[in-house]
Amino acid sequence: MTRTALRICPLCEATCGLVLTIDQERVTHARGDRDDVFSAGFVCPKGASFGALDADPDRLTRPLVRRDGRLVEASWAEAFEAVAAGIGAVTAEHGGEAVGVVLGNPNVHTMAGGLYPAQLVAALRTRSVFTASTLDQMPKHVSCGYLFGDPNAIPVPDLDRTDHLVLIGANPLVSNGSLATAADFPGKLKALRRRGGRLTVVDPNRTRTAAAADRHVAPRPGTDAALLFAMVQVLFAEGLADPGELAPHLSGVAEVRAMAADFTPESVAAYCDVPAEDIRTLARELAAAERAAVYGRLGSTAVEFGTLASWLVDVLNALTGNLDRPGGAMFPLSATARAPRPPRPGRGFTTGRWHSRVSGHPEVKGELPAAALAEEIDTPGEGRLRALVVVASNPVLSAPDGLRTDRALAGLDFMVSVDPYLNETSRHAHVVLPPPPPARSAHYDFAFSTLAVRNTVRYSPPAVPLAAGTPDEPEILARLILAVLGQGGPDADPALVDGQAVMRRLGSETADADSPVHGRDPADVAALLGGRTGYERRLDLMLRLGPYGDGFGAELDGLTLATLLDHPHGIDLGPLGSRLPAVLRTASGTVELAAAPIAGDVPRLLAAVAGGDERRSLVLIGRRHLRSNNSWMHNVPVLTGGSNRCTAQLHPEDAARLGLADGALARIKGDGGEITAPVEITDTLRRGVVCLPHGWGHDRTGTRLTAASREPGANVNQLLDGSRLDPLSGTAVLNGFPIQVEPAG
Ligand SMILES: Nc1nc2c(c(=O)[nH]1)N[C@H]1C(S)=C(S)[C@@H](COP(=O)(O)OP(=O)(O)OC[C@H]3O[C@@H](n4cnc5c(=O)[nH]c(N)nc54)[C@H](O)[C@@H]3O)O[C@H]1N2
Ligand SMILES: Nc1nc2c(c(=O)[nH]1)N[C@H]1C(S)=C(S)[C@@H](COP(=O)(O)OP(=O)(O)OC[C@H]3O[C@@H](n4cnc5c(=O)[nH]c(N)nc54)[C@H](O)[C@@H]3O)O[C@H]1N2
Ligand code: SF4
Ligand SMILES: [Mo]
Repeated sequence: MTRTALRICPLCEATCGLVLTIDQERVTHARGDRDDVFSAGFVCPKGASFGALDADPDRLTRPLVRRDGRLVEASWAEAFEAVAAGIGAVTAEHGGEAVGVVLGNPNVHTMAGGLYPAQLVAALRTRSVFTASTLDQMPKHVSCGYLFGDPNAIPVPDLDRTDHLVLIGANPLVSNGSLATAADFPGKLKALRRRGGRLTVVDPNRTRTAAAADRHVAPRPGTDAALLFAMVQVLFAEGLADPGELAPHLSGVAEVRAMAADFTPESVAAYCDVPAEDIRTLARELAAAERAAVYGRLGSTAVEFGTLASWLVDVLNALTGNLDRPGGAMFPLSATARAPRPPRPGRGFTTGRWHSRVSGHPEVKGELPAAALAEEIDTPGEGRLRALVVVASNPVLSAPDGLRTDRALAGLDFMVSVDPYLNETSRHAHVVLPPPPPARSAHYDFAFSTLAVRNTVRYSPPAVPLAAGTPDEPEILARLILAVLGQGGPDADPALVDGQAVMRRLGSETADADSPVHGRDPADVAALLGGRTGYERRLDLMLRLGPYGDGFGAELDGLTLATLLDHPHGIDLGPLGSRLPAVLRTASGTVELAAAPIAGDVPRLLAAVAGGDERRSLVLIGRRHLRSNNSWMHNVPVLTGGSNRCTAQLHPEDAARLGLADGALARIKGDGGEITAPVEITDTLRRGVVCLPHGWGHDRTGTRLTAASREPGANVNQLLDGSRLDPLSGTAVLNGFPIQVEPAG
């Protein structure tokens, strides 16, 4: 008998509501949920392939434990025992500092990833935490940290109400949006133009998004910070800088003006390879628009000047008065955020509370650069990493210098991977703990609700029950934490981990005069929590103490998990509202436009504009494919093939100059090594740019990726050696790095 169940799609940041058809506990069909309050029926090919992905026969269903050098299936009890013994041996001899934690992208797409990693890191007391953020959006956290005092206060474009949208290094028609959670981005861009609005795209590639724009500017990769600075210069020079009602909340305007003076359109035109007049036009159009939003994504973050570019995006929003106003760039208010408190001065944002051992990279948001993972393992000496806990990450393919990472992982004393696949990274683990597939997992978007272009709240309980005796990912991570704490015996109760988190939060809330539960007994409040599992109780707690919550009786009609369960298609909480100054955590209580660390990086940009021999070399940029996702979706045959292949795209003139025909094999060399890939000639690229997707290179032994290993592709990150970083954020330069190309063989 078939039935249907609702499930929020975890496969990208758009968070579409899906209707799954389930036949004998298998997902046989997936379509968009028309009644979903956020996505209203939108679905893309990945979401539609949810069933195939969920039922991939290569997914691990039982843990693997290394015995005599080989990974063999084991019971869950044996696997957790092996983790306790393996981590215990390393920490006993070298301390928790010798254990690193690696957290990958799917952690922001699972409930477990939102709840347990902080406790895991605390249990290990390690400062060696590496995440996908330093391959991605860390520059945005850093710029927002300095601007707003809170690195997680990230303004998003108010897509439904803007008249003028400027996208910098973003391709939402393919990525479906990022740091701007919006289901049906394509429809929202169409609607913008239908209501007379304009779309401008800044991208060296004429992507699908760029092709749909009113204006497309194609700068040389990596030069956006200079281009945006020049726009700021034009705003000041032409008297167009007008923050309006925002003005009382801003500080540092004069300093920004002084810094921008060095970046006239004429002075950056050659560096960016964009005519000065085009830069003026961009600035004038932005200033003239009634309601405008500038938004930058991966092409503005994982680049040489990522933090400066990310900062300038919001400087432009602020100087044109578009920050925090409808139709501009606004701060979402998620249902699990702390309820707003009366504004009080914060401590501001700092980095560098500790530094990495080998290269001395500053800590940023408690993390070290993912690009420094391998050297922290393979460089001998005091403090070397000897064990790793990897949760949902595949750094062998996703981070710079995969071969070095590959070798480094092989040399670890102990490694545990929480991963459904035996892939390029997890094949090095001593224990692999596979979480159940998404249909059997509950879902709540902790991360993306803080980035959504409309405030809503939705929850999906598991669509299919767990197989008996199989833990879900929250339980796996809770038991991992207990194992690390040396409490991982067979009777270990994972509820302890949730209970501890609940009591900690309630301890601080009941002591906080502005909390709705101020003065109450934490245990009494905890006894009121609903939910069938530990993670549901934690969700209930967060919702009830959140901005829309019932405050445990303070707001009669306020939100609880129970209300959410009564609304399976979600609850609409309305369009984004203005949130200044409540969001600010800066010491001054203002938006600090010219923080010293940001200003300190400007001379580096000036030097690049002035010099720059590298400008003449070919540079590489990335691309994404609608039917793919980073490194882990190449094993589902319905999604690969056709245009979803690992080809090196070149402009026809570059191809002719290099003697490369369409389909020929090219050898591509970078600082970190070389790869070969078939050439695909296309005039969508600007000259001087080669474009390769990431996440390929599935040709290693010891994996279980039947489909992916048949069409392995090449690992673009092998071209990097890990030394090119945006210094303020530690983010790897994945776009706009120099390479050489020649015919192979
Ligand atoms: N050259 C280049 N490199 C890039 C990029 C680029 O644009 N160019 N993009 C970068 C970006 S933005 C990112 S975010 C990173 C991503 O890099 P990673 O964070 O390493 O993410 P993935 O490559 O997607 O690997 C995810 C891993 O999680 C596993 N997984 C899937 N679902 C689950 C689950 O539900 N639970 C658990 N525990 N595991 C799961 C997968 O099997 C896989 O091993 O790559 C970065 N690397
Ligand atoms: N289908 C699909 N969707 C995905 C993913 C996926 O792998 N596949 N990955 C998810 C993840 S982890 C993320 S972080 C998001 C990323 O979301 P997006 O950032 O929207 O996606 P990208 O395709 O990486 O777009 C980056 C764009 O920047 C351009 N670019 C490169 N260098 C420069 C530069 O120097 N300047 C400018 N202005 N542009 C530049 C590239 O040509 C590219 O079009 O997508 C998410 N969604
Ligand atoms: S757009 Fe993203 S969230 Fe929506 S169906 Fe596709 S993969 Fe899933
Ligand atoms: Mo990402």
